[in-house]
Amino acid sequence: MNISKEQFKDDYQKAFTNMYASTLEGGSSTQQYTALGTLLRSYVAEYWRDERERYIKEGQKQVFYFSIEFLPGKFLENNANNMDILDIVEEGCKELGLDFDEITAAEAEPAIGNGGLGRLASCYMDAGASLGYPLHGNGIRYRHGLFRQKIVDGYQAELPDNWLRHRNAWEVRDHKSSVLVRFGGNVYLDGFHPVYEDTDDVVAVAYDIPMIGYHLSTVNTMRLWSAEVPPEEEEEGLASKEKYEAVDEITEFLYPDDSSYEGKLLRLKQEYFFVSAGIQTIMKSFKRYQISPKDLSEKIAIHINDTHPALAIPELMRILLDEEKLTWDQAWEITINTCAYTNHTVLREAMETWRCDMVKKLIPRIYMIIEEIDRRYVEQNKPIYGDELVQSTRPIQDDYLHMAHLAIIGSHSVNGVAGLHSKILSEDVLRDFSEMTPHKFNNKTNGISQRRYLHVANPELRELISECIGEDWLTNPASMKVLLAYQNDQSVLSKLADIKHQNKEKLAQYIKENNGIEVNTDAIFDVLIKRLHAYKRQHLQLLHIIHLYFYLKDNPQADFQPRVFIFGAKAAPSYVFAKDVIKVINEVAETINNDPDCKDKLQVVFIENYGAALAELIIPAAEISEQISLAGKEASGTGNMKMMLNGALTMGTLDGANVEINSFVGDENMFVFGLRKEEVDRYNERASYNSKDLYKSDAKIKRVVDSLVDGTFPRIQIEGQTIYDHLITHNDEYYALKDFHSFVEAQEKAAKLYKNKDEWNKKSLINIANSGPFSADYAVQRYASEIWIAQPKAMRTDKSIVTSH
Ligand code: CR6
Repeated sequence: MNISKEQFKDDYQKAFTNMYASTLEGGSSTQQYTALGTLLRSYVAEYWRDERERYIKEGQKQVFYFSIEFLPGKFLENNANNMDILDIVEEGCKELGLDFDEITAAEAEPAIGNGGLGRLASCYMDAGASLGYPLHGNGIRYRHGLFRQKIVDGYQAELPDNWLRHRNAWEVRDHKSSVLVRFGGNVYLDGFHPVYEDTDDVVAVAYDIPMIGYHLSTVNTMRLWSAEVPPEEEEEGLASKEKYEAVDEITEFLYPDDSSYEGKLLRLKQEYFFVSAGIQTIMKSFKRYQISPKDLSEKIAIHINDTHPALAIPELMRILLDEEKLTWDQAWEITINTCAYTNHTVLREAMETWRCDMVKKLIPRIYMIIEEIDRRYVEQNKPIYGDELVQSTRPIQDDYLHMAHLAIIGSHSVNGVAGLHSKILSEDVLRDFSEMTPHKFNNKTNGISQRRYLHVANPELRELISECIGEDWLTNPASMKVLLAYQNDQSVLSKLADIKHQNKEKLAQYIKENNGIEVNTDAIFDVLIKRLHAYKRQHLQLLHIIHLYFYLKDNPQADFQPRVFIFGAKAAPSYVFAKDVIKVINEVAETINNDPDCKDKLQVVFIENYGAALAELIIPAAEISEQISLAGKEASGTGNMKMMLNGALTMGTLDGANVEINSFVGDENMFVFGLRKEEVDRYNERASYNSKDLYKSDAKIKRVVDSLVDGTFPRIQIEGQTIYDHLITHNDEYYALKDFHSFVEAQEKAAKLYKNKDEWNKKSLINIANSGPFSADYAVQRYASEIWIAQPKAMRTDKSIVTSH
């Protein structure tokens, strides 16, 4: 958008005074941020409104992305960048005597997601808007996001995340779009007409956040729902205190679980709540198209992001049957053609199931519909596929509702999130389904926002790339490949190294302020940031660090490549193993960081409260990107793509999207180690892996593992034992010991390579140059053209918008 710096400064001062009746300079940074965010939102407000109207007027197909989590990261800088006014805002603030960094730091991060799944949804929101697709989010406005992690005596403590304390500058409360969601009560059919008795009603109130596309291509909406007591009940004094509490609870907390499922009634309530609100609203707005509901799937696509929103299927059926009065067959065909489902995990414990009696009690009409879906599914498919296949795939089994089954049966498309993952789904985890309906199965490898993770998070690198290859890559990431022409250009490589060094310095400063540790910025920055989970194997890195510690203790004079190990990870509060790993990492760090033999050679840092905002500081400073899950377990990973984009070399197993990274950069530009998926399968099938035997017969492994329980590291009696038991007593479920030597060797190779700076920088550049295909823009294009069958709008050529300012 076009706006002069002077105009901006003037607007900002006025906006501040309007809001706080005081002067900008005297405000707190939180106030300065809130006024600035509100001002930028006001700049796009008319355009946002016009785009919403235009979609309807032009009858453009809309895509609704249903996700129980989003992880948008901070909005301010990214939005200013997408509006092409980041420079103006930064300089304007400076001229007004304000500290822009402090202002951006004051923005509360909306941590309304757990990890990769939510962050992916937000990358897709950004890409959709940037490409001009009508792609909108539908989710929950949790008043408390994922807990804030505090490390106390090495342990993780969880504190509430009150991100809305100072209000959210980007959201608009749209109470006129409120809808009623019905829970409980009795429902019976009067002919074909359902009669509801004694239901417990909740109002879903919409809070809309603009999703601002790059160069303002379009502005879409992320709609988050908040639960409130119906105003009528309130006005007539019918709502009890318990009712208020029960309603409040629905959108109070995000479930702090990653990849595992917690069977709580409240969670089921959350799922139906945001799904019902979303579907009802879509159907209402669809009426404005004034076409027959039979054409719904030509105008609307509903994406079910993991199984949590799978109730969208029976909810859509409910409206088509009960309100639109269609026949079952008509409604079912429309539903299938409208809905598509993405699976994000192969972990069995993360496959969502619900006890049928619970579903029946909470949402009786929906349960009736699910029973009918199940009944017809069996009736129609048994003669074709036989009893066995039908029994194993039906949605209701042994009094449990299988959400993935419902999602697959009610969708026209089922996709995994990386090549290997999609293969595992169709050949193993969901094989029966893919045998029956192979046409539904496809792969959509995840993608990331290059705008957020490079343009904004690493502006110096953005400049360098543009200096070399021009600016086309900013909107056409595949052309980053042109950068390969510079792989032997010493001046470019040394600039690349300087930028990395500056980013390491920035991170080092943060570590100094927050951890009180001065890290050696000439050392390799080795980064492992992701949720803490046994399958992701943070404990394997821990074993590696202990191994290096022993090496240094045995050989204090050795020529040792210095390294700083950086961890960032939250553990689900009830996940004992994960929490114990955090404690042990912190205690091992304490010993190593205070040992003079390790000084400036080996350092271990656990960064507290890792999340979307810290990622943007850590990723540009990473040199080794640790992606060390057991092959076959990580569906995709996206941190791997973000670090590669910033020039880190991947240390990885052939798992998830590492396989694709490997196919782009080749073995020589990353460090591949560990068992292949087929090898893991073979060990599992034959039950032929025995970690205790390995431990007993391998002195190196034994020494490292014993150190968890023999007092080498103080204060880990219980936690060290947990990891020891996992590895030895419980047979090392994720093959950490089996992969140990291969991992250590790959790490040695990395250390050796790092000594040759030119070679390292060249490989770093090759990684950057090959990261274009992982842009979320391409991922969204693939979803749009192959699943949603949605078109982007024709792009405007003038990049300006008219505002009233
Ligand atoms: N935990 C996968 O485990 C994937 C993301 C996004 C995950 C991860 O490999 O990159 O989804 N799965 O597709 C779930 O959340 C269920 C994740 O973030």
